Amino acid sequence: MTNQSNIYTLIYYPGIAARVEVTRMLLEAKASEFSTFPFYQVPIIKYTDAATGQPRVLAQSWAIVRYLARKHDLMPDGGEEAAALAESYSESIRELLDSYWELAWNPWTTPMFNSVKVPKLIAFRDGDKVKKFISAQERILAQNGGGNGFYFGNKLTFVELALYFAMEELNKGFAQLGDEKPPVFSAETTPLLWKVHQAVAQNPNIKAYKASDRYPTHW
Ligand SMILES: N[C@@H](CCC(=O)N[C@@H](CS)C(=O)NCC(=O)O)C(=O)O
Repeated sequence: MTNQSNIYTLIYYPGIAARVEVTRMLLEAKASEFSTFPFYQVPIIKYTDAATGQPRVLAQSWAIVRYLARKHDLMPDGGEEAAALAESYSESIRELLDSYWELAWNPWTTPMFNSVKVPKLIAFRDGDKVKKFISAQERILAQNGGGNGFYFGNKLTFVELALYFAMEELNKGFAQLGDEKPPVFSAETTPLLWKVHQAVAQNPNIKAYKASDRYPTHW
């Protein structure tokens, strides 16, 4: 299959979603090299700067997402103003994910499950941070035609991909906490966020990606 993944070399842990999954989804959604680690961390992306022909290494997962979104028409229409809103919405998603990962993964080499982490994750799941996130994002989505599965008109942007991933990541993580609580993100509990989830899930390229062996097996 020809896709943008053939143009970029994305370096992360094979089969693991975490900090790179939004980038992977972005590359897959727009079906259509070069080693240093600037911050001694992964992910990084390597590519050739089209203007200078120079090899480049870009680090920091969300900087990578925004770079690719600008290059591959996954930013909202509406210039700088809309871009600022998109970055604000996605920062809220990043913050939620970072708060979750801090509890689930730190130190990042240890698995999610141990007796110390579970109560902290349950408190996080049922706490104010998640509630405020849902309330704010539902309000923002309602401002776009009452909620149609997109943040900006009818255009797929990196923000929908980021939200979809965050919903999947937290739902899958919380489902393993052992107290049989219903998912935090669902059609009933977060109707407008769920419309975004459905819109992304129905994207033909994302569908094909999820059915492929490129889709991560470890969450
Ligand atoms: N803010 C960075 C965080 C990257 C990060 O923490 N990567 C981890 C793996 S998920 C890593 O490389 N840790 C090794 C280290 O920090 O020494 C990003 O979003 O890319």
